[in-house]
Amino acid sequence: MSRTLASRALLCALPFALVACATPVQPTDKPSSASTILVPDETSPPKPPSQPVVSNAQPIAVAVPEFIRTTSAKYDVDAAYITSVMAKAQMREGIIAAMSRPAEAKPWKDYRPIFISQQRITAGKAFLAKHRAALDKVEAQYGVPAEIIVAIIGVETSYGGNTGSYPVVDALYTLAFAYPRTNEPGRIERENNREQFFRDELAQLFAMGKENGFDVTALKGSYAGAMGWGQFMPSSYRDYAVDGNGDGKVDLFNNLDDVFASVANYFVKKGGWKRGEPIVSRAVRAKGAAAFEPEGLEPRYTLEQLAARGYKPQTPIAGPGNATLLNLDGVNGPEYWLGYQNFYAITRYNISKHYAMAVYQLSEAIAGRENPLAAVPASGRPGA
Ligand SMILES: [Ca+2]
Repeated sequence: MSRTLASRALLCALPFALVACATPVQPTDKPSSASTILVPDETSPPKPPSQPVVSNAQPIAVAVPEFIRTTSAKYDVDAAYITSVMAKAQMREGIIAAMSRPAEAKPWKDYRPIFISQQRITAGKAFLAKHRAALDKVEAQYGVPAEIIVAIIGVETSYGGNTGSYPVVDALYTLAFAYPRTNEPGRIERENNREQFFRDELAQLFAMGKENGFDVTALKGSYAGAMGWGQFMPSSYRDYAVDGNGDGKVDLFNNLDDVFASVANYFVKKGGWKRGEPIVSRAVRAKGAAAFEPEGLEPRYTLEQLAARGYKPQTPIAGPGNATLLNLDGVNGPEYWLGYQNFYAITRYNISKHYAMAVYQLSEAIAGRENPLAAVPASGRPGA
């Protein structure tokens, strides 16, 4: 018996308990990002040994009919239509393989070059120049800088160059009913929650199709079901996507006015973006200051509290509000940054300090304010 099966047998000693194991313990513990993480995320649990994929604990012959019933009732979508779509949906090995790859805790110095490259900066500047008028209009309305919107689209899809080629129905169907499981005791809860998350997203895909007049079987996206230029999951599409060009449709696949407005609206509504306020600033650590790694990414400390711990802005900053301390493993050693409310807003798009820092630094380069490919000063060293 493999270790995985042994763990499972221990926790699910009775056959009927196998179903109970698929029940989420904390249904609220689910990703709330617009897109689903496409790259290794430093907030993921430590990397386990690679495990064989174990099929879903709840038999699919039970789970799918129940899904069809509840989705039809909840979103008033014809059950026969859902049944016909589900009958043609494909479980795809490539999706399971992509999701099963252990999330690596890549340090910042290795994560950063994935997104901060001359090619992505140059393409971002060209994209910004080409769509300047539309982006300025969105910036004026929502208060989210044009370069931040461009950086998000650059990181998510290389400016629309890679919006995903998986049928969204297949991606969500696979992850909703065959989410890869290690069934290790420390991971079962997360795996249950992730499977439930994708089941909810598949249900919301049917609702989104109905609300927007989309044939859901024709939609393409990432292996995790994120769609369009900004990689919105179905729930984010329903909650935050808006009609930017006023044609009565919300089209994040083809209409850039809709894409720009939707990304900005997500930042304001979901992330609490504050117009004109700072995102991050470089900090210095006083000689002898104790290490400080706050839990979570919320800005819950005053600058005075952080200064008392030995961390101050490198250059004085006026009235930025509360901050959190960010520790990054830079190419020249530890870096310390203060992350404000608008940094937190970026992490609502994808819950990762590395993701948010990459978006920020790419946006600065696109705006021409700094060249992040120049040598990085090691200013965060103790006493520096
Ligand atoms: Ca529109």
